[in-house]
Amino acid sequence: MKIAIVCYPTFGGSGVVATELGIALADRGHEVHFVTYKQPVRLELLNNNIHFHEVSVPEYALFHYQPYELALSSKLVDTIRLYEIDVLHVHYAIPHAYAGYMAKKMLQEEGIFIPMVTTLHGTDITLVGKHPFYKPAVTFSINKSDIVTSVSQNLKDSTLELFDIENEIEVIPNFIETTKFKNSFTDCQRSLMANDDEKIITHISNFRKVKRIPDVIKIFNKVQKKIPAKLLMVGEGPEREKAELLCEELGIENKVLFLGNSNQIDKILCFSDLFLLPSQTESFGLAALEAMINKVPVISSNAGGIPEVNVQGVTGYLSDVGNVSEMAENAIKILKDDSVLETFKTNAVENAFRFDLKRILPLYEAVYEKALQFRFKKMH
Ligand code: GMT
Repeated sequence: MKIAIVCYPTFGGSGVVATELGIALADRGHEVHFVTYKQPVRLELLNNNIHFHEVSVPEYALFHYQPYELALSSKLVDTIRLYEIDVLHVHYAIPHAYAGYMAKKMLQEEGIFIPMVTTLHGTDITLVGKHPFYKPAVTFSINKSDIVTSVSQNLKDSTLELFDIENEIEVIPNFIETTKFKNSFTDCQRSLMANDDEKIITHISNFRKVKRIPDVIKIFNKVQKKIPAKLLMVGEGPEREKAELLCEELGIENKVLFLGNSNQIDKILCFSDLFLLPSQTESFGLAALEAMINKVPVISSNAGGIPEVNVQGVTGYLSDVGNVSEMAENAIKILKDDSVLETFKTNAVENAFRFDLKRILPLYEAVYEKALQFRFKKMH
């Protein structure tokens, strides 16, 4: 099958899912075409089955806002026509589903019918999409998609609650390629980051407000008073500077390492003992799943779809958003006893297998097959 994938190419869950999905589909023999403004960060190698088409938006001084949707829909029309794409899969409703629908309509004028699958990832619904400025366009693009998927049951429920949706929404959770992690536990260079007696606690995100970065620091501050520990802060974003200041205020700047964006997430997780994800909202929490497959238990909030991933008392603990005291107590409970930590680590990795790529990929392939039937029906 020839599949065009539209996604955000930067660090961020939706882009990671879209890229890993494209790579897996290409490995299965499908021809995958990424259409976006930059080569996706996790897409290192292009080959016969993986193509990248850059959307460029020429700067024009007259425009206060450069029209990305226009450039994207034009690029989609050209790509779909030239490569005879069978299915268009857009990740993140804003503005991808909207631009995708425009491309679809333009192609229809030429007698080409391209089925569109839209995958909802979270903030396109729970934060940005529900804003009155965007809501009509988001509702329209979801309803005009041929097939809609969401990455958790919770996100599906929120979408149905917040928008007037006429379409079915199919839940296809985030996934992880478990085979990649088989050997990753052997070469952990833990001593680079902490002394032998110190536990390593990690947070990875794009440091947006929704991640509640100050909570991460406050939880760690409470933990390090009881257990020798280091905190690794991985990622870049608007809350980073404030977080560094908070560490100075609390006098823990020598125990917190800000590592910036990294392509070596698995290496970092490999020597981590605990992962913190106290988010305000989180449709799934791919970062938690990545931690779990690397044998790292998770202390998280119970927001959104996180309880579908992190299992209370098994792979970690969940608390109400903002309850940093309870999160710190639970972290200490796991870290203070090595045998308890080992049990949580084993549980974490075992549970991560629920989201093995091998189980999830066929669900997407089935969706594409269904989408192709729409095309057939519309054309005849
Ligand atoms: O969480 C982020 O800041 C990135 C965001 C995105 O849109 O790329 O991630 C969302 O999609 C991921 C992949 O489906 C989910 O695992 C994340 O939970 C979700 N983030 C939020 O809902 C805040």
